[in-house]
Amino acid sequence: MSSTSSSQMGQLVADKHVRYILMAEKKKESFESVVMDHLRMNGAYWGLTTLDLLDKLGCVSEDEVVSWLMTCQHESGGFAGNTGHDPHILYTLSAVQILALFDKINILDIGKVSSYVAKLQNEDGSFSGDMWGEIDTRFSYIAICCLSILKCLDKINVKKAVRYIVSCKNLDGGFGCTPGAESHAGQIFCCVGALAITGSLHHVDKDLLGWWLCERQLKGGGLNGRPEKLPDVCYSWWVLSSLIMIDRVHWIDKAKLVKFILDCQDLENGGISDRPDDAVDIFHTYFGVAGLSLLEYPGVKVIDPAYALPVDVVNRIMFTK
Ligand code: GRG
Repeated sequence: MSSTSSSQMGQLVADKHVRYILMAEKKKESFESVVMDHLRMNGAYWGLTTLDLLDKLGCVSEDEVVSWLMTCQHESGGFAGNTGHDPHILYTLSAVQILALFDKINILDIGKVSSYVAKLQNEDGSFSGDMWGEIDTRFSYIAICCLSILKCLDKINVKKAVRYIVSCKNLDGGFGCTPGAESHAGQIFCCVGALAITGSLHHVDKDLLGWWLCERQLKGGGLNGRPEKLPDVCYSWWVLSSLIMIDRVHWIDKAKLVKFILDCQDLENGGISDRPDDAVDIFHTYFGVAGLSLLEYPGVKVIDPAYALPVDVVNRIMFTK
């Protein structure tokens, strides 16, 4: 990172962010909680991973989280966004990631969860998100990440899954949600992440994609998700993780991006927003802190750019049987 000192650019108010996350969980009647009710599993993953990155996972009751999480599992093996809702591959990955944070994956019936995910693969190698069939490279990443954590990648046709992802590659080096769809930083993370996990990064034109990704940095230091769009803290994750996986992260101005993220903090009440002076939320709080982790900000644990989990958690999974 270039030498801009933290005194020139403000500090991460980590304790306030921890308090913001713990309070958000308690405010069940708030507008934010009500509109997020159906995707509470994602919210829990964002909040708990942020706490772990700040070394404060111990502030939550593991038993409470895990027993609620298990009420979200469906007969099929998949997880829903909350108790009583329908299962979806999106929430299934979040549930597995949360259990990984707590080192509790072994409470799962791994065969059942992995079968749920594997059955969502289609003939052309793509993945549907649930029984209703929507196809998106987000679901390819989720399936591959989830099955890799569960050590069950052999349950799917990896060759076909990779071929489908490669068919979503565009002339600009980026990837879209389906073949021919516009390149978008979020989808690029998914495709590059899936290719990294399956050892298939040779399909990426690293210089071409690196160029497209580093052009996402705007004058103010923040990143956008595609040309002509506004910067947003969440792209600190989608763009930066992709740049790291293809070994081109030195092509952006890291110090300017750190400053942009720190400027999006609510210094009084904690939380991080999409852009300076906007309202904070748990999604941007997570991606801001995760972005700072990728930028090697002091005091934040190192996150794995492909699995979106702290590196110590990923190592624990990979080095245990
Ligand atoms: C484990 C980190 C992790 C992810 C799981 C769900 C998922 C896999 C990936 C989502 C990737 C994605 C598509 C991210 C983009 C999210 C986003 C901010 C979309 C907004 O799109 P637009 O078009 O915004 O509204 P822009 O910024 O283009 O104007």
